[in-house]
Amino acid sequence: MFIDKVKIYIKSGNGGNGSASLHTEKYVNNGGPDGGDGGKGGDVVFVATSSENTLNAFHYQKHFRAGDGENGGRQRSFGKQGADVVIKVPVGTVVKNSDGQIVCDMFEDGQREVILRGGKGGRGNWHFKTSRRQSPSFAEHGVKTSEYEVTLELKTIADVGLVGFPNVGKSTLLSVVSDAKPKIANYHFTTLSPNLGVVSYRDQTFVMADIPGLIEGASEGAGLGHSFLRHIERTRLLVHVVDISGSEGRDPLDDFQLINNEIFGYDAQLEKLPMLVAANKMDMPDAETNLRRFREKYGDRYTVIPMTTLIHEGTEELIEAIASVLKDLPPAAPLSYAPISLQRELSDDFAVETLADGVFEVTGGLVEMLSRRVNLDDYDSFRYFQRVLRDRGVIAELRKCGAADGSTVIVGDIEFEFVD
Ligand SMILES: Nc1nc2c(ncn2[C@@H]2O[C@H](COP(=O)(O)OP(=O)(O)OP(=O)(O)O)[C@@H](O)[C@H]2O)c(=O)[nH]1
Ligand SMILES: [Mg+2]
Repeated sequence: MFIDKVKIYIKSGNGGNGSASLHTEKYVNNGGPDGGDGGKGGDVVFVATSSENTLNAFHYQKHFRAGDGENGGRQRSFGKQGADVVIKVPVGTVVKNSDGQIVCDMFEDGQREVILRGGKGGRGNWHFKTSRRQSPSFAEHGVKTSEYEVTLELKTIADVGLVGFPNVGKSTLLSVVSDAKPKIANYHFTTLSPNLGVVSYRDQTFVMADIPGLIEGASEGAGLGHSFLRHIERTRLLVHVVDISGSEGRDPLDDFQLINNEIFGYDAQLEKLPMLVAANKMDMPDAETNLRRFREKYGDRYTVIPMTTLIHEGTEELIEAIASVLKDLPPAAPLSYAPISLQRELSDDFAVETLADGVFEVTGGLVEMLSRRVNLDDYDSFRYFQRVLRDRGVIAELRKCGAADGSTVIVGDIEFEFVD
């Protein structure tokens, strides 16, 4: 099993409710409001790790929920914050929303992104005490959060991608030049998922990925198909391994053309990547003749390095060539995208809640939007605020819920008297 694309469901924690407690003490009649604030809900956090190469873990767990904030208590005691949920993903994981837009690219080991913020805790009733209202018997509700669906897509990040027909010796090469220990065997599709290895050469180190499963029609989904082509996108250089001896009865020149067609057919941009050719299995009959033919046809465009990977012949030369090309290439960069925030998607909705008789609270994305824009000390700003409430139907909804002249309306940090 190799999973490199998966849908999961995430939810940050709800904010805890504020408390509407009134202080009581023996012999004290009315000690005033002392309800504490609710705790903030936990965040949903993604962390990139290089110790994972697949998204397989998400086959078993698809739902992730951060903890809810606790409600506020008496004596102004704050509710506890909800626990964050931390989701570890392999380096190179791209997080997308349900419309396929990129939320973030988990590009670097240790990178940490808060994808969903926990709901704000509600304020306790002592915040609402005024000279005219000594004992507010209401408190704010915590912000309720919703669940979001996101797609995780692994686009392996490697400096070098090894491509080529099955059974040509890609994994053998990776095992010889890097620290990786891939499975090697004399049949097609031995390797079923991209393997990564770290190669050191003098003062340089680079990551090499063995991209398996490419055959004719791969760009249309044949064989292991499309899914592996995705992992080539982020490499800086390709090494095309061919069985130059044609030991399986195919012509290595055809092999080369065919695999190139699949790669460039998948994404024409990949044609711009530098490509070196590893002409492998030089120990086998016909290899010399084929190498000559290959060089005649492709020698002008490609550096062709003859090798017998099995006995480590030619591998030094290849690594040297790779290192010298990489040195002049710009470093790998994350995808360029305008990050979108999941939580902003529903920024227009609102809800009216009745906190107590004659006290109403408006919640939802609209409120968040307004509270960032409205400055209450400014007359024009307040007019704007009222107009938005009317235009969006908030006033009508308040009326429907029973608001009348003199009712108290709370919108985020703003509190005002309802005038019908
Ligand atoms: N004669 C010869 N055989 C080799 C050479 N390099 C690799 N092989 C053999 O070729 C076979 C395939 O090698 P792998 O490294 O598994 O090939 P692969 O390209 O990773 O194959 P898949 O994972 O199936 O795509 C194995 O039996 C290797 O021992 C070589 O230089 N000469
Ligand atoms: Mg292999």
